[in-house]
Amino acid sequence: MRRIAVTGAAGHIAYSLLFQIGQGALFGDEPVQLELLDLPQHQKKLEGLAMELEDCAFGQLERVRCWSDPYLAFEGVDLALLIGAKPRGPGMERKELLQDNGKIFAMQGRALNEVAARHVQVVVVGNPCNTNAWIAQKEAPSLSPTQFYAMMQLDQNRLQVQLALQAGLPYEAVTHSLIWGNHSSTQVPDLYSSRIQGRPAIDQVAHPEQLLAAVQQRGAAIIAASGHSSAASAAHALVQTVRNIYQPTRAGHWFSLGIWSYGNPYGIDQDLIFGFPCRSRGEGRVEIAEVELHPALRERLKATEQELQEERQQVMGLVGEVARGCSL
Ligand code: NAX
Repeated sequence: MRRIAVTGAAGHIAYSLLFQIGQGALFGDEPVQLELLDLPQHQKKLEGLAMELEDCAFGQLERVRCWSDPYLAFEGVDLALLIGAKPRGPGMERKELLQDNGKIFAMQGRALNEVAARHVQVVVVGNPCNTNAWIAQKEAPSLSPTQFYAMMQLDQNRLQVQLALQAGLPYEAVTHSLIWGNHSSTQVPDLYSSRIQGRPAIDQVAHPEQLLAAVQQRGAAIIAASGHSSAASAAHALVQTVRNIYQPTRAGHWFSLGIWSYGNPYGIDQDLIFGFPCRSRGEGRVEIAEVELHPALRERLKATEQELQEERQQVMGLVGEVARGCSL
């Protein structure tokens, strides 16, 4: 039985995600138990949600529990999906968002450190997800830093779709799509590694700059059109992320994931949660994959690395002495 914690469980992404988990989207026929965490003022909403989940009578869903305390919600969990975060309000600076959300992830990191199963895998979705994952990781010194990830899959899917649209081909014609760096506007979609019908995408797109802008601004375009941020597509990307982490990756393939940069072969700062091409040997044994990095991407990679370094600097005060004294 897999015990799965989902934070921000009363929010939009979770509403789409939880019913997929109930249907076995993450672990197939294996039974799961859901630990739903949200703020105290949303407990009634969580109770209603738990009742809806129960009423589906999903064969694999053994139990649903609702919590407002991360130390209770994370007890013994095998997988933690950290979706809950404060949204960026009108006029709010990114720096303020980093501080406010940083406090949430520092606390959740400490809770995971104390009570989660020692093999827990932690996927952060709540923004700014790379730096939030870094904070949680730093507050969990008894877990391995490699157990913390940030979701980049939605960006990867968006790149795949835009490439297919420009080429006028089905989505499956695009493979190996890849996003480097931060889940932000500095992210680096890689048109050299991405392939359309097996050949490099860069040789087949007429307007690469336009395409990159479409990928980077897709989230904003969805908000402008629908009035709310992507939820169902984010939930779908999270399902794919978890499967990518737990299932062995097919030979010759990779997936985009924010992962601890230590030991990376690309010359990126050694202590960031950075989007890399990754491969899994199954059950959370994820490694950074080696792909040929085109020199034309170097400058963009530097810019996204620098943004993550600045974010790290801004939240340094939120993490404990261990991280501050770290010489990496
Ligand atoms: P919602 O505002 O619908 O839900 C967020 C939920 O988190 C709320 O129920 C809120 O009460 C809860 N919450 C806030 N603080 C909490 C805490 N300390 N503990 C537990 N729960 C807490 O947002 P939703 O649309 O679900 O998006 C959630 C997060 O995902 C946002 O930060 C959003 O920016 C981020 N996204 C990240 C993506 C990615 O690719 N990494 C894509 C989608 C999305 O934009």
